[in-house]
Amino acid sequence: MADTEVAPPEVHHYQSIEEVPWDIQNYWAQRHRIFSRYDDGIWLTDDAWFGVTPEPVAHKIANHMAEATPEDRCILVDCFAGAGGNTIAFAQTRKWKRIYAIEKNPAVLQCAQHNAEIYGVGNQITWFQGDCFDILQNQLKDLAPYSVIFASPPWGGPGYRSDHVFNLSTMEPYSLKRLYKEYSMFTPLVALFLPRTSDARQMAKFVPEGDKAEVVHYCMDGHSKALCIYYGGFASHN
Ligand code: MGP
Repeated sequence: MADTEVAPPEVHHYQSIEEVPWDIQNYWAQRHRIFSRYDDGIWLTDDAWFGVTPEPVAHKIANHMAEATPEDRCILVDCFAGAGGNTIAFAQTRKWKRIYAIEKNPAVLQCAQHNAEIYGVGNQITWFQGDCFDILQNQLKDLAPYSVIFASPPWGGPGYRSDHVFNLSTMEPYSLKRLYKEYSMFTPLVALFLPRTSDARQMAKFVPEGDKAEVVHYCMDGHSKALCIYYGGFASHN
């Protein structure tokens, strides 16, 4: 299990603040809210800290995905697994027949796999290293009729915080248009985790005429951490 594995050089389990680079000390201070089992040996790369979804938020999203997905959809594809925060929460709901988790960066993928073992949910997840658009097209296509997509893409770094309204057209490296276009060719049920200040008009552009999409803000400490937009046939919150 976990403790016999060898971590790649860019992967760390920081145990004291002296070891932690200054720009992630703020995240490290919140490590137990990010991963409640951090002390069991959670792995992260330094870059993965910026994008990891705190566990309470990951649980809220996972519970909603489990409740709001139509009965005939039993596969969840997590397109940007990162260090595994969302993937683990999805698996913990036990709702999905299979979870397919994709991550481009091999070291970050190793973190996700390792972290899923710590939470005892690794057996529910099939991992892919590579580009999510390519993997959806070429390896998961047959599963499309049974699938929903969750994607927590890169937002172009923590600089998103300085924007009053976050421009989803210039989001790097993938714009909302690119994400939505690629994903909606695979399944209409697409949940996207985006900055709290995301431009509502840009999100609305992809909602079919007369239809609706639910936008949910996920809050901690009295403010929104981020939002999730649920496109397609997800049921609304009660
Ligand atoms: P943050 O604003 O960098 O953290 O990210 P902080 O300092 O907790 O902000 P505060 O103002 O709430 O104190 C807030 C949350 O957004 C993080 O916990 C992540 O879940 C998420 N997040 C941040 N970034 C930069 C990304 C990103 O690039 N991609 C994704 N998918 N999520 C991100």
